[in-house]
Amino acid sequence: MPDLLDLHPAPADVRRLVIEGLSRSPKQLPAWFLYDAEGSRLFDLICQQPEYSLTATETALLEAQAPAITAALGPGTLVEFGAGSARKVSPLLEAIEAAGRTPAYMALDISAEHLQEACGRLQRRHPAAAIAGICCDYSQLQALPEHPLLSGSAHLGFFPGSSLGNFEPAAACALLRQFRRLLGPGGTLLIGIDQPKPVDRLEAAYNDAAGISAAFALNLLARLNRELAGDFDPAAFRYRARWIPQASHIEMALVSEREQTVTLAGQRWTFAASEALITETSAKYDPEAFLTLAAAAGWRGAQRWSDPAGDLSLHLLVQADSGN
Ligand code: AVI
Repeated sequence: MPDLLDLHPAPADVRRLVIEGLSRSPKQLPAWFLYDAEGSRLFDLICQQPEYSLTATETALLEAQAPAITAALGPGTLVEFGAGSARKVSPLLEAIEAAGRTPAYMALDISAEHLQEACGRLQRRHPAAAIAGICCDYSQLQALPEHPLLSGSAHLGFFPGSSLGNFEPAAACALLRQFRRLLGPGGTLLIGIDQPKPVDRLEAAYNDAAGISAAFALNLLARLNRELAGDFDPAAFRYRARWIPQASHIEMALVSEREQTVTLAGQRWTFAASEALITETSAKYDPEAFLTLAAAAGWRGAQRWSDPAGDLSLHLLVQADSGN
């Protein structure tokens, strides 16, 4: 079995964050709160829906371009931030092996269970690769933990899935700066970024016909009820996903069907009829806008790979002051 280091942070102060989020106008909760065990299961299902093409497109792009990408990355340990089920790294490990090198891969994720399973599966598929996992909240780390796979000073970061889009612009910039710090001087970052596309396609991707996106958002109410003694009635809310052009993001929300009062975390919360509780936003960046954001965090675009339809890009970023 691969090495697993458990640095799981103390449970976040969920109660405080929820009270803060429900006190905002509009009401909005942190997106990570969607991912309890059931939420993670539903998100995996979203990735299989025909309308949500992001996962399939990015996987196909990684498969098609893996030799070029790994050649551009050069040697070093691949460090994946928020590895989840770590399915996207396989084409890169295969290409490294095909080039006659031994891959080294470190998965970072907040869920120890997910990591154990993902690293085990990956190790069986790539028996010669050096694979390890660290259970941690990478956004809070001061530095990468000590580990034999992380003994060099410059690492190859991997952040696929356009997960950066779930952070507001200022937080996204701060996260890119954090990656720069963690990857060390000379470190590089391969990041997947979903791009703007026709509104009907975008809205369908976040509101699939099978209703999985809606179930994913509504599951948040079940979690709130369970963890904070709430009495949300999920039937009194409907799911809405809409494109907000000024913000270049999809806004996902639960909209109150009527005026109602809910008890949660020992307080009473009033919802007006049609009032929204924003569960998540998902920003889309065209390459130029993304590179402007990356530049503000000290990164420079070195190379970019796109799918034939131009739906998303994999950007290889180098540190702006690295001279590469
Ligand atoms: C994880 N993240 C990149 C997804 C997205 O596309 O913003 C989360 C998601 N939520 C609903 N559908 C997908």
